[in-house]
Formats: sequence, structure tokens, C-alpha cells
Amino acid sequence: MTRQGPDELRGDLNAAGLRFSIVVSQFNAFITDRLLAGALDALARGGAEEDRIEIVRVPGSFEIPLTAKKVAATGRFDAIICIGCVLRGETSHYDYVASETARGIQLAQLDTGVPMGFCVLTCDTLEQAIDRAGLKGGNKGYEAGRAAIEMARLVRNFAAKSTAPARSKPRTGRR
Ligand code: INI
Repeated sequence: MTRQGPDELRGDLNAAGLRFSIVVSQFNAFITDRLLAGALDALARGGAEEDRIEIVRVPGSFEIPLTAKKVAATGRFDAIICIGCVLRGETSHYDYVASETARGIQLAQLDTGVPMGFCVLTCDTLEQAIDRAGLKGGNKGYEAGRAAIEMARLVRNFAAKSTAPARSKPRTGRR
């Protein structure tokens, strides 16, 4: 008798047919433009169609959560990629913008059930941000793009599974 292992659910990196929104902060656009390019590259490599990708520009990172929540509420997207860059200044403003943006995005995805890729850099220096926007530290936009594809697929797999009949138990021969 062949033993069945536990069910395993996961996403994959096939973006064909999926719909994405990318919410991008214009603050520190020098960095966020590069992160956006990385996210678009990830989607293209996954096979996403350009006409299924929408870009929404907001003033700063602080505006991302509300916008992402509104975008999710349209019901038109499988995943949203949130892109921003918060750089530490001389006051505590950084801490508020950084933590509220992260908290808001997490709340938005939990409230709506639409996966949100988190690509809001929080860096002490511009150099650190440059490293993470395509130089030494790779491109965090690319990583967020891949995570968004994988999560969109995972959520679709959940949906398919919840409508499928339950897997039958292996027969033991006993009654
Ligand atoms: N927004 C950012 O995206 N990054 C920053 O570094 C930043 N700093 O340092 O102030 C920033 N501030 C703007 C903020 O996101 C809002 O747009 C603004 O407070 C208006 O609501």
C-alpha cells in the first residue's frame, strides 16, 4: 500500500493570468523608481501580462496603506506590491512613518485578504537604500514581486481547494 503524506499547499512563481497592482511612493523617487523596476522585472519573468498590471502613485510611504486597502477593495487584483523608501532624518518623524506604514500595510492585507508584498525600505542612509535598490543588496522590489506572485498563487490554490471535495482516506481493509 502506498502511504499518502500530509497535504502540502504552496504557491509558485507563475504569474500568467494574475492581476497585480503596484502602489509606489513618490517620496525618495530616486530609490522607489528602481524598486518599481525590480518589481516589474519579477512580474515579467514570471510571465505576467502588462495589461494586468496597474501602477498607483502616492505622495509618500505614509499614504501607501490606505491606498493599498482601497485598491484591494476593488476586487480586481490578486496581489498588491507596496513600494516606498523611508530614510532616517534628524527627528523621530522617520519612526512614525516607518512603523505606521508597515503596520498599515499588514492591517490592510489582513483586513482585505489580498496579499501585499512589503517593499518599504527603512534605512539610516541613502547609501543603504541604494544598495537595496539594485546594487550590493540586490533589488528588494524584485524580491517583493516574487513574493507577491507566490502569495497570489497560494491564495488561488486555497480557493480551489476549498471548493474541491475532501481527499479520500486510504483504505485499510478493515471495517
Ligand atoms: N515619506 C517617505 O516615503 N519617506 C521618507 O523618508 C519620508 N520622510 O522622511 O519624511 C516621508 N515622509 C512623507 C510621508 O510619507 C507623508 O507623505 C507625509 O507625512 C504626508 O502625509
